[in-house]
Amino acid sequence: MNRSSRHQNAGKSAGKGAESESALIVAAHGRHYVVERADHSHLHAFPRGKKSDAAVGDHVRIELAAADQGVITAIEPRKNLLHRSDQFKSKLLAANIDQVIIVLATEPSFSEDLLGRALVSAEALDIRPLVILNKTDLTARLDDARRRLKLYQDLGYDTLELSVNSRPEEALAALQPRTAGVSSIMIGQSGMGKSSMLNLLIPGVEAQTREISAKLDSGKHTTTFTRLYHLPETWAVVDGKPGYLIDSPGFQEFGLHHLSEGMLERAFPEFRERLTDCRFYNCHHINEPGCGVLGAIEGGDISPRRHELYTQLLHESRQQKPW
Ligand SMILES: Nc1nc2c(ncn2[C@@H]2O[C@H](COP(=O)(O)OP(=O)(O)OP(=O)(O)O)[C@@H](O)[C@H]2O)c(=O)[nH]1
Ligand SMILES: [Mg+2]
Ligand SMILES: [Zn+2]
Repeated sequence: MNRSSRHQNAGKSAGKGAESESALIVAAHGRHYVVERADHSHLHAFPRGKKSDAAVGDHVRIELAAADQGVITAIEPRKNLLHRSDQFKSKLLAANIDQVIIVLATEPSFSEDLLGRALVSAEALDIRPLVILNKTDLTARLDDARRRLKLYQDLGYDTLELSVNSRPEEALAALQPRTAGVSSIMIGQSGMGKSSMLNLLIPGVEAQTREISAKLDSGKHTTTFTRLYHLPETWAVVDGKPGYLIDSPGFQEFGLHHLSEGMLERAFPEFRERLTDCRFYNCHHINEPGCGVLGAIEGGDISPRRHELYTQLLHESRQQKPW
């Protein structure tokens, strides 16, 4: 199946004014976007107004403002939108995602707080997370990493150990079936190996990255903007569905101020079945008597580490949000 099939309804729209066409956002850097047109060519595009509320992975309508520049006039309805937020701003990560791949490494040592937050962000949108521990060739910290990951494995999260650099074939064989036919975003701290995974899955992608980097900025190794890539059609198309892989810049903070209390308590899978045990229907699971969640912590069935994260996220969720 041709990857342009999603553009079948592209072409002239009936809207008044300039002709519009459908396009896919493949890169975003502030108000500056790169979109892919029906013929697979790339075009710079800007939102019409001041706000840039389109994200990588969004299907949009564009109008040509010049031969080499488009204006985004509308965003097609999206399945979901992944974002981060703190008390100052909300930052879009990507839209229409099927899988969040959280990339960790033995070294530099990964932050468990960020892992927990990434899992919560995926759960809140009902997106399947996949946790990858990369750089297993660096054995000094491997046992420590495994020990910290056990809690998440026990919670039922799919975790995969890899060494992209020293055992690339094994890594490829494990990643291909998990990324074919779906749209995945890789997120994680800087230096964990996200772009290395991208290069493994899409041979020759470095050249594409350079081309886009030249358009948007940088020349540095570290990823500076979110970018969507097509996985090879030879193995990544499943029942006509293409595989997309989105690479994103490493982050050090993952604010989730946008999640409501109701979303938060349900984003912890081990809390869910306990919620009906709480004595009060509006229990916050902080210090209420007869709380099902607190009871499960006392009984050793819920990890205090997870409850600490919940408490912190609840605190953030209650902050004022000017955005
Ligand atoms: N030892 C070892 N090093 C690796 C492995 N995978 C990646 N690296 C190295 O880790 C460094 C960082 O890799 P990147 O792929 O750029 O990391 P990233 O997650 O994309 O980082 P940002 O773009 O900054 O977010 C590079 O020097 C890679 O060569 C691995 O399996 N083993
Ligand atoms: Mg990178
Ligand atoms: Zn409770």
